[in-house]
Amino acid sequence: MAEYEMILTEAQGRVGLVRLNRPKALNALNAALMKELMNALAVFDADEGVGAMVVTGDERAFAAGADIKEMVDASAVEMLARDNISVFDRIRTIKKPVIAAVSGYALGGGCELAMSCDMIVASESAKFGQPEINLGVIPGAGGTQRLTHAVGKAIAMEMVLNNRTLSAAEAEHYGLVNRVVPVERYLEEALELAAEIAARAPLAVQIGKQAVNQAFEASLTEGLAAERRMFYFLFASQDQKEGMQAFIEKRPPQWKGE
Ligand code: DAK
Repeated sequence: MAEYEMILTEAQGRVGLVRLNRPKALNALNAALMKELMNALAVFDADEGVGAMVVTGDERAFAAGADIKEMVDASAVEMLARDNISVFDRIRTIKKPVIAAVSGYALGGGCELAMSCDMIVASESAKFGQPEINLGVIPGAGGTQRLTHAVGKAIAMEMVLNNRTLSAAEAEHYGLVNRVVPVERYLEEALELAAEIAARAPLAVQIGKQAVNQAFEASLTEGLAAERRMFYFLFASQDQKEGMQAFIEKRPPQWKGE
């Protein structure tokens, strides 16, 4: 496995785990960390032995945002040239499901990173917020868009304009996270969820992820048409034949990802 300085990676069965590892800076996302994170996700994505991924921080912080010290003196042109947004955006190109296991602070870019993942498992101590307004800026990596889709306009406005922070329970109530569990269990819960998904028909999982993501990008008519094309496409796979045959024969299916 590649050598990293800002993250730790390991494979647990068919699940690839990435831990952000800058605890003294509350896992603030600097350029080097983001580069390593994206590299690790791309490596797991290309690995046939991996079916799903989990991204986590530590108990105190998932990530307290982009590294303020790295950008305090940057000009607009430098920010553009650094192009950190494309790093965030590339998470969308990962084909396999990515689950964020969030405990403690998920602020600014940290909240945006969690929202870029496909699902969020939160610990009871998780706190979600977009405090950029306190720094004289606004979210720049999806925090006005994905957040609004997830929690609705009213709550998103409070979070973006007035630094409202959501507790884990509120985040679950507003649909930002999939589930909330005690702090001792959040990572295990995310790993178990990832392992369950990783054991399912690989092609259908990847295409299902694509199809759900279409709902955020296309009109209903376009989204439904894309969903139907993807549905028909899966009838070209052996996994579809196997899945339906196994049902009829009352036995568990053997997925091949073909
Ligand atoms: N950046 C750098 N260092 C950070 C940090 C951050 N975001 N958050 C915390 N740290 C560091 C602190 O400076 C401190 O370091 P030392 O002073 O010990 O060297 C250490 O982590 C521990 O933090 P505190 O001492 O502050 O810990 P507390 O428990 O007292 O407070 C806190 C925890 C999370 C409430 C506080 O640290 C805090 O308010 N942190 C900042 C939260 C924040 O404002 N986050 C938003 C950052 S702006 C982009 C797209 C998106 C973005 C950027 C670019 N592109 C399109 C290019 C995203 C922007 C953001 O996320």
